[in-house]
Amino acid sequence: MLTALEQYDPEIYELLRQEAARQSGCIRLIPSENYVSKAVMQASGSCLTNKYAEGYPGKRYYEGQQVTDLIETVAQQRAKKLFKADHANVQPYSGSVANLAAYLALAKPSDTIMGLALPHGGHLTHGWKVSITGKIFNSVQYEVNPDTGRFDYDQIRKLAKKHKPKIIISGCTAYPRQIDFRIFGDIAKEVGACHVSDIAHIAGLVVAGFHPSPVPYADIVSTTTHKTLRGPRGGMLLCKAEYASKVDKSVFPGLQGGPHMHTLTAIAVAMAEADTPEFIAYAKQIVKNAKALAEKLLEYGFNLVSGGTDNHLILIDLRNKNIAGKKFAKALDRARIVTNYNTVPNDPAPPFNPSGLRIGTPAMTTRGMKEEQAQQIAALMNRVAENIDNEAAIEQVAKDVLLLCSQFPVPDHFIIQNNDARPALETQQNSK
Ligand code: DSN
Repeated sequence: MLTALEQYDPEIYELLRQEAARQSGCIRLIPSENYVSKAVMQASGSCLTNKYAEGYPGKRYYEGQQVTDLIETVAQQRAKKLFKADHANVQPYSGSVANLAAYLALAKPSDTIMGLALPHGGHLTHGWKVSITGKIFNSVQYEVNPDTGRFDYDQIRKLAKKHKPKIIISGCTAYPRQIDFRIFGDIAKEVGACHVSDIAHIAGLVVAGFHPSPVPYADIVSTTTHKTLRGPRGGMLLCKAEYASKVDKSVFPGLQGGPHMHTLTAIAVAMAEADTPEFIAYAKQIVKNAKALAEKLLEYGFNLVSGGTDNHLILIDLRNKNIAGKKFAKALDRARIVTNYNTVPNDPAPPFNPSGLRIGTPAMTTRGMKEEQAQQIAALMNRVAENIDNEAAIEQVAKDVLLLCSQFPVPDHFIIQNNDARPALETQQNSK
């Protein structure tokens, strides 16, 4: 039987089928990507896509909110329980908007904010110059220690004392080590700043107890809802009770219009999933896999920023291998291993062709892969590095990756695209 999409729009249907096949037939190591459950996907593609709900439960600007009010209240309650926070706003469209909303709840344009520089593992929205956060605020950026690849909290304190920012931002997108949120909170207090913590990458590890939580030490915590948390693409803010009203006003009407209720509903489902023993086991395995992958990469002579990992991600400095990050990422992609090229701290190369590669284990762990497969993946990556200009060798790696993928199909309760996931993989295997 043809699906509605297949019948109505065969062109897009076919492209989605191809994407499903791609996600099924490769090892996805981009640390911010994952596979969501069928339940999350179903909520995301539900009738809530049809509903406007500007405002908050009990105080909306449109009628017909009998169900949306209940759903948003459930989502808020689940977020508060999961993150042990006083207040949750589940409406931000993404992490970028969530961050801007957090800053505007606590500071005015032209105030000073202080975050980690993008090339050192921060995020665009932590005050990097090309982002609106680097334009409307007076942005001061801290860096990691060039020798250790880790935070030098004394240096961060010194910089904070010098610039007296209104907001200090903790949190990263390419920092493989644990973050001491307590110290960030202390520094903020010492200089009279607010502390905003962006845990977009590690939220799943935080709720499962494999990374300390910033909630006790930050005024506002911002996160995305996908990545390690394994929900739909969205954002969320958590805060102390005293900031609840400012945060809510900052999101709506400050920055956004109607919340995406279908996404918000899927976030609620993802948080129920994250509040289970299965999710805790999953998060534990993410870290074990990252450590196993890192150890094997070190054995193959790869230099890792900070020497390893404590979380879900690894940052490889490729300079000793004489391979540019982009060239390696593209060769790996041809070998069905999907990564992203990335700057390394104090990178002499430009951001569009940097010296590093960023990888992570959330998606491979969802497929059920464990330490043994993490080590195999390191070996496959090493084969690509050693044969960087040898297309036949890279093609052979691609075949081996496909075999590994067929041994670890995305589990039944996860989904790539309707019922196409496994047929897609089979189709690819047959065509090889
Ligand atoms: N783009 C995300 C990442 O990949 O880390 C951060 O927003």
